[in-house]
Amino acid sequence: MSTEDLNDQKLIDDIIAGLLQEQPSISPKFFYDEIGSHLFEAITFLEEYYPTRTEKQIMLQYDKAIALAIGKCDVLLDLGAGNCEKGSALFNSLMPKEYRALDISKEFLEQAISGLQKEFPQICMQAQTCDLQEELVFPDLVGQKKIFFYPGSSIGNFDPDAALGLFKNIVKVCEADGGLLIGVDLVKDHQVLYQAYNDALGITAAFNKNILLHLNRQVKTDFNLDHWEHCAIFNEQLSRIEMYLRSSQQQVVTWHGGQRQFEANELIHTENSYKYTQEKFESLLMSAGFKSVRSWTDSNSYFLVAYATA
Ligand code: AVI
Repeated sequence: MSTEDLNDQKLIDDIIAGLLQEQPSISPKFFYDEIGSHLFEAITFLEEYYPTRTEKQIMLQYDKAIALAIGKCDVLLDLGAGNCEKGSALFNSLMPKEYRALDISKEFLEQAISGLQKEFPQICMQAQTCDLQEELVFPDLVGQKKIFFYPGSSIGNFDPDAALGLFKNIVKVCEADGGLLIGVDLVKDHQVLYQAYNDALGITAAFNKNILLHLNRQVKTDFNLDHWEHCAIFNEQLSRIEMYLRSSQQQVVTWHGGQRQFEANELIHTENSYKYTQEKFESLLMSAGFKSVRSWTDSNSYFLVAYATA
C-alpha cells in the first residue's frame, strides 16, 4: 500500500468513526469538494450572508489605519488563501516583499498565484500546503517580519480552545515581531444570525447536504439526499451556529463493511460557527500571548477586523 492509499484509508476510517458516534458527526472540511466550494462562493453573495461583504467593507474603509497599525511587512502569510482574492487586496497598502499563500490544496493555490504574479512582479510569491490543526513552521522565514492574515471568520469554525492553540502557534512563529490580521463574526440579533444560515434560496441547505454526496464518493456510503434535511440553529449558551443534517425517516445507511441505522429526526452534526463579542475575542488574542490588539468594525457592529501584535 502506498502512503497515499494509507492516508485515504485513515480519512475513511475517521469519517466512519464519526458516523458511528452516539452523536454522529462529519467534519466540516468535507464541505469543500468542487461543488461545495462553488456553493460556498454562492453563499458569500447572498443578501442574508452578511460576513463576506461586511468584512470587505471594513477592510476598504480602514485600509490606511490597518496599514499604519501593521507597519513594515516582509512576508504576508495568507492562511486558507483559496483564490488569493482577499490576500492580494492587501498588496497595495501593505506592500509585502513576499506573499505566501497557504491552504490544504497546493494545486489550486498555484493556479491563483500564477495569475497574480504577472500583476505584481515585484512580490515574490509561493504556495505552500498547510494544516492549521498542526504546528506552523517556517524555517526559511526566520528573522523576517511576518504578518499572518486569516479573514472570513474561518476562526469561528474552531472551538475556542483550538482557536487559542492556533493563536499561540502564530505568536511563537512571529518571533516577537509581526502579528495577525484576522476577521471574525460578532454576536448580534438572533434572527439575523439564523437567516444567514437559513437563506431563502436554500443555498446553505444545498451546501450542507452536499457533504453527503462527497461521502458517497469518498467512503462509498449510500446516503439518499431525499431523506435528509438541512438544520441550522443558534445555540445562545455556546454562542455558536450549529449545523446538522436531520434524518426525515428511519433509515439505514451502509458502506463497505458497515452500516448505521438512523431514527427519524436523528441529527448528524456538520459544523459549528462561533460568534464572539469584541471583548471576548480581544481577550482570547491577548491570552494567547499577543502584546496588543487594535480592532475595526462596521456601523452595525456585525463583524470585526482585528490586528494583534506579537
Ligand atoms: C467558512 N465559514 C467561515 C463559514 C461560516 O459562516 O461559518 C461556513 C459556512 N457555513 C454555512 N454557511 C457558511
